[in-house]
Parts: sequence; C-alpha cells; structure tokens
Amino acid sequence: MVTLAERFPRPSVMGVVNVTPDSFSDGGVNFRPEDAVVSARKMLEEGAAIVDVGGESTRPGSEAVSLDEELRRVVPVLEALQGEVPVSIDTAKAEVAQRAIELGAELVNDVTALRGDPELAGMVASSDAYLCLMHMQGEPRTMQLDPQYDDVAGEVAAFLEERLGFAVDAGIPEERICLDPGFGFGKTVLQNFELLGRLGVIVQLGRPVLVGLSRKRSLGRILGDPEATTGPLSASLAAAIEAYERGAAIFRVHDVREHVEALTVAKAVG
Ligand code: HH2
Repeated sequence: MVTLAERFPRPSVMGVVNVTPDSFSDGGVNFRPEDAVVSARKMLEEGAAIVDVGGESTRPGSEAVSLDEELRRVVPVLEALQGEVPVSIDTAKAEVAQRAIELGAELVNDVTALRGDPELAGMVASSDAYLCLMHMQGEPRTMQLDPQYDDVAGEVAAFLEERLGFAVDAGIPEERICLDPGFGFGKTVLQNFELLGRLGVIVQLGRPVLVGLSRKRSLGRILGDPEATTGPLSASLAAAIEAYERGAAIFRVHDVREHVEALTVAKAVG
C-alpha cells in the first residue's frame, strides 16, 4: 500500500475545480464541464499533485444539492480526466464518492468528516481511496452565524482525533487518511488566525495535514474589508507559507502555479 504521506510528499498542491454555479471563490468559472476539464489540465501542468473536483458549494450560507444534480455536474468532468489527471472528489455523499472512485478518483475529500452520509465510511473502507477528514462547526447554511470555542485549536484537534478513530474503526487504514482543520467552516476571522498560528497542535496528531486557506474570506477581512467574501492571492500565499512552516503537507488552492512556486522556495529554505 502506498501511504498518503508517500503519495503526497510535503508540500503537495491540490488544485480546486468547483463544478458549481455558486462557489465563493471562483463564481461559476468551471460550471461548464469543458471549462472544468481545461482548468484541471492546466493545474496539472502547473504542478498540482491532484485536482479536487466538487459539485456542491459549501460556502457560508449555501444550500445542499441533490444527489442527481451533484452526479450530473461531476461525472462528465471525471470521465474526461480519467487516466490523465489525478483526481480527488469533494463530496459527502457515498454514491458520488463511489462513482468517482470507479472513474479513477484517488481521494475522497469529505468536509463532514464521515458525519454526513452513514454509508460513506464503509464505501471508502471497501476501496483503495485516500480520505480527508475536515473539521466544521455547524453546517454550511448557518455555520458563520455565531461560532463558539473555548480553545479553537484544542477543540479542532480533539474532533479530528475522534473522527480519525471512527474512520479507522470503520476499516479505513490510518495511513490513507489526512486531516484538515477546516479554515472558514464555523470559525470567525480571529478563530481562523488563532488556528493557523497553532496548527502544530493538529500536526501533532501524526497524520498529514491538508489546509484550505486559498481565497478564504478571513484573508480579505484581515486586510480591512469587514464585508469581504474572498481574499486575494497575495494573502493566500502568505497564509499557505505560514501553514507550511507549521507542518502542513497538502495545500488546497485555486492558483496552482503561484502556490507551487512559493512552496518550492519555502521548502528550499526549510
Ligand atoms: N474548503 C472549501 C471546500 N472544500 N475541503 C477541504 N478539505 N478543506 C477546505 O478548506 C475546503 C474544502 C471551500 O472552498 P471552495 O471549494 O473554493 O468554495 P465552495 O465551497 O464555495 O465551492
């Protein structure tokens, strides 16, 4: 078995391809399958280790999409990329994950950490797929209304440790799993920055850590716009490097070339 750490050596870049009309970060640019496929190929050329294909937006306030709609969005993209571009599937639905794995997806990126669909754990266990478990407080529709923590890093770490145990008990080998603190998922600006500063607490759990900081609204807000819904590339790069310095391994980003270049420099220094 190739472990996740071997397959995605630190730092590895995961390109984001949202096959959605309403993602916060790339507002429908890849909603047409043809466009999503072109973007994914370009990300591979620019140095992405894998491309994360998703058919459901999880931005703050978003509504869930049906199984049929999610399949309709992602399947043509997965079919076109099969055997050419390494793919991760961003879904909480076992049937979407199953179809994606049949079409060659290597990793299941579940923002609910196996709490959304009771069938997903068994489905992943019966496959060879890697798995990302992400922390979220609440659910996308309401998660930004009033997130509360006594100790954000400690609570996120405890949650991820519990979900890792759940996944392993369900038969998914630990060596195939990475953990993600879930920046922006039920966290205020200050909570996100505290969590980034204390990312070492998550890294200490012993699994590779994936971070999704790219274009997140906290980056726009720390720059002074209290209404920002996205953050700029410059701030995304700074956040990625701060995460790398604290041990993050995989970087889920929209601007692949720039992150590959910045992380190559950070690695050379480190
Ligand atoms: N962030 C988003 C979606 N999926 N998965 C992981 N593991 N970590 C993240 O931080 C993460 C994620 C949200 O970003 P994006 O896909 O750009 O937007 P949307 O959810 O609006 O499609």
